[in-house]
Amino acid sequence: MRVRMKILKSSLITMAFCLLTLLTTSCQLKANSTTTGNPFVTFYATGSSAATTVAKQMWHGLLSLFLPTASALPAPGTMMDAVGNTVTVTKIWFTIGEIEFKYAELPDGSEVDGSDVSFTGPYTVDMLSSSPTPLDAGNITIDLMRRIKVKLVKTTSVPGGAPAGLSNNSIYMEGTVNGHAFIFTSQDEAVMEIYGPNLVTALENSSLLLQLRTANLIRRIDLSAITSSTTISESNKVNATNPCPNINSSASDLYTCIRGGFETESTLGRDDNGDHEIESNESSFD
Ligand SMILES: [Ca+2]
Repeated sequence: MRVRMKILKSSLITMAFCLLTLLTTSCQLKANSTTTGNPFVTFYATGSSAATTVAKQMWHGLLSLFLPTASALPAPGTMMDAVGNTVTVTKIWFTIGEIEFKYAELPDGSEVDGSDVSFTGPYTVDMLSSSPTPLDAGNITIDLMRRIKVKLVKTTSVPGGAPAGLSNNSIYMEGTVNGHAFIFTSQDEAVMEIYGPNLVTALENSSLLLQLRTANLIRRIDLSAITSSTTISESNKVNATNPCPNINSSASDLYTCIRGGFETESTLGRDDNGDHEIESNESSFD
């Protein structure tokens, strides 16, 4: 019995040592990658019907019957909000001033200097485009990312094709709730922070995709307060009772929910097959 205990003890020590060695090796590899990596990447941003639920698979399956594989998947025609209201979203536009890729930060940790690189805009982005064009391309000095920071800026001039309502705003969204038209605008110039439990690895000549999951955004908000044509903005936030506990449990208006949801329902991934969608086998924050 004592011999067995000794063997067990010795095995445990060996296992612990191996684990420590593995962890150290893996940490060293990660640290090295941040200094040796210098991959050329192309950056896209788009909306998606994808959700991390069965609904995603259903939509994916249904849409793939009609769409070629190289098409983006924008918002589905009809969605449901948190309480079953019927919602359509026809336009989502962002104006982005700068994009920073971060490595040396934990998902919910604080800012660490010296680990960021950036693309500088402004970029006007149609998040529901069926053929998203690259926002930018170039070499970035890190290849492992924990977090992406997206700085919003107010549009100074609205490019052709963009809705006039984007003027002097950083976000413009348009749709209906139970047939009632709504517009959401924001002049926010804050930094959206997008992260998740996993690292994203940028490879040479890879495509990075910032993806807004429109269907998730909508189904996490109770939009019942929209009962007639409504414009939601900083000056008309539209009060509601606990409308989005899964996005912001202290929110008491639709503006805060939608603005917060653009952040919580976005992710970054590597779009290896170029279909402007992040599949489960592609590296992403999720
Ligand atoms: Ca893909």
